[in-house]
Amino acid sequence: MADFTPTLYLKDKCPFCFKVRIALVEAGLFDKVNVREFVPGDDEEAAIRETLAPHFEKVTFPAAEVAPGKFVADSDGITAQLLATVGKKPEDMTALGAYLRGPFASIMTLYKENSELKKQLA
Ligand SMILES: N[C@@H](CCC(=O)N[C@@H](CS)C(=O)NCC(=O)O)C(=O)O
Repeated sequence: MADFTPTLYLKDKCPFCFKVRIALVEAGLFDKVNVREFVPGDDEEAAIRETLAPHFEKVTFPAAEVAPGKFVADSDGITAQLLATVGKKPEDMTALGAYLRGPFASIMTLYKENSELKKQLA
């Protein structure tokens, strides 16, 4: 990250965004990137979506400019690429691993179960 500071775009309460956040905090990188975050409905949301729209078919969060002009919109890809800039790997991050096995896995399971139940009710 010599001359370039990556920018990370985060949506409040997004479990995928929290994945990237925890990985960067654990790697000591969170304070070394520009972070732009929004709470759905706030003024920053429109500005962030406008910045990202030209770079993606569909804007999702998290998103990051990991190198000049190189935008990535997948939480695992963002994590791996930013950690790699300091020679670290996601699989070596213990707090990240605990989040992925615990709360993140539970959120994904509950989301799927909830979707199924809603389909059955429809
Ligand atoms: N596989 C993607 C999933 C990201 C995702 O679905 N993010 C949600 C927020 S939790 C999103 O961007 N939804 C559309 C939106 O907010 O406009 C990843 O790992 O980054």
